[in-house]
Amino acid sequence: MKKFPLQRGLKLFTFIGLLTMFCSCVNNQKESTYEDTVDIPASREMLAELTSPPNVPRGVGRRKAKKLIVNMEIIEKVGEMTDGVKYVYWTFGGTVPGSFIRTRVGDEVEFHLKNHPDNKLPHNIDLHAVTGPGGGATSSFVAPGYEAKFSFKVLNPGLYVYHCATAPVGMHIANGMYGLILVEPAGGLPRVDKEYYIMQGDFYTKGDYGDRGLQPFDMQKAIDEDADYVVFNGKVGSMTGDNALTANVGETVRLYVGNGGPNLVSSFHVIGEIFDIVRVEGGSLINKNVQTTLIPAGGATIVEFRVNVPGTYIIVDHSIFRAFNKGALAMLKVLGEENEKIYSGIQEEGIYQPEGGGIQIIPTDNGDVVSEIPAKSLKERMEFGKITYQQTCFACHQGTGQGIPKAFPPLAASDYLNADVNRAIDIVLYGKRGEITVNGEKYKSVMTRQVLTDEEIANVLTYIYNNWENSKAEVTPAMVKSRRENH
Ligand code: HEC
Ligand SMILES: [Cu+2]
Repeated sequence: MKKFPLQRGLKLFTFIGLLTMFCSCVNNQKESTYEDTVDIPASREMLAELTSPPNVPRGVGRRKAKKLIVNMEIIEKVGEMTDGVKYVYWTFGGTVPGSFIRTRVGDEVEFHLKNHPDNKLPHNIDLHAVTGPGGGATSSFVAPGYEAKFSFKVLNPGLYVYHCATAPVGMHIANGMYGLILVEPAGGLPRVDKEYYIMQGDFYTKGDYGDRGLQPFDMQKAIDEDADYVVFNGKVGSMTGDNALTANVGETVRLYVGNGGPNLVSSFHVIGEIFDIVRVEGGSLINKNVQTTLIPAGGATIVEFRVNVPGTYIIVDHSIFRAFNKGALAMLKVLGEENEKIYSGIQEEGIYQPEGGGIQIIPTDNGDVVSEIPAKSLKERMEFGKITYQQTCFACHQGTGQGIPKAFPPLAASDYLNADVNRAIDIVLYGKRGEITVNGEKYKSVMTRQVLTDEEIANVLTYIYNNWENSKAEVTPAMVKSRRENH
């Protein structure tokens, strides 16, 4: 057996001793020495960095607990829910969800809540990261033109929702008054390559999905939990097309995901990814290899995954009609080299085909056509066509024909549509698959055959051609009939 050289052992021992002393001088706040996070001293003052979604502030890293000044301004303003649909949002910091706040345990937050003088209503804030009655709500009630100030110490690590709690609470939340506050543990969360901020919310409007103009809040629909819009980050398409989230192959992605509600629970899912890690409900429990994770209203989650294969990943609430008919759809665009070991298939960008890629028939409930009343004028054709459009086409091509980038081509001002009326009739009659180019964008996807009568097809196409800057062509039942006979 080899003897340990005493001389060297002593030297090493002294060195380690000195090092420890030195370190504890520099970092006099050795986290492990505090039994309770309440005892962590908050040294120095610091202005909190706040960010708009989908961005998050820089991580806390190794910084010590501080007195953290948060300046948050409430702004009531008109925004766009989707093309042509306006909505009056009530916001924390000018965005829905509100500004992201990033803290660490032991921070002493000094919260300044300002209610912009142009606003019409009083508001306040309830932060789920606060320990104390009302989560700050009772101390932060503030009228337009005033500022409320209160302080709290962050004790528990995790991802927390904040929201307005002024009566009627449901209405303030339904109008967009929610956001996330992250409390990192001492030393911060492990490093990842990309971090993003997503928050789901359900909206209730007087008109139906896609009805144009300024849409007021509908209290009865909210009470009935009958949402017109279910969206990520306050509007349809907030993170699709050019606004898609991005990452590169090989990178690790962390999503901070909240659910403002007010009513619906989210079945959060990224199509084509598996969450390597889920920090369940935003707390300290770690689950691994998860497909879909639940986010309660007024709750949050942190999901992490490595992106291995390039392509467009669709982020959805897997209560799937919300994704394709109410707006709960976002995109993560991953760039980089293919990896055929992991995924070798033909890539069909952006479309979700749960039943496979074949052309399927959508059943109709009005199977018999005996009772059909033919349109007597162009005006009537347009009216009937609008109804068919809203029952059949709008789910994919959207309320005002704008489509969904990479998934469903636009029918509004579509060069493809306007170039050939017979081709358009055939598409509705027989469906369409394979690559097409519409207004310079490529779509390589499948439209199912629509089971409609000649009359209905004539009406719906006439409605489309005479709207949204299209060519104003009129399609008659006779034209549709001749295409059927042609086939
Ligand atoms: C289930 C989703 C879905 C529905 C419902 C649907 N479409 Fe489509 N539509 C598509 C897709 C996807 C394409 C592109 C197909 C491709 O890539 O080959 C398309 C393409 C088209 C095109 C040609 C491209 C363009 O933008 O001009 C027309 C015209 C069209 N659809 C009309 C209609 C009409 C009219 C209805 C309703 C009667 C309808 N679609 C219903 C998904 C749908
Ligand atoms: Cu409010």
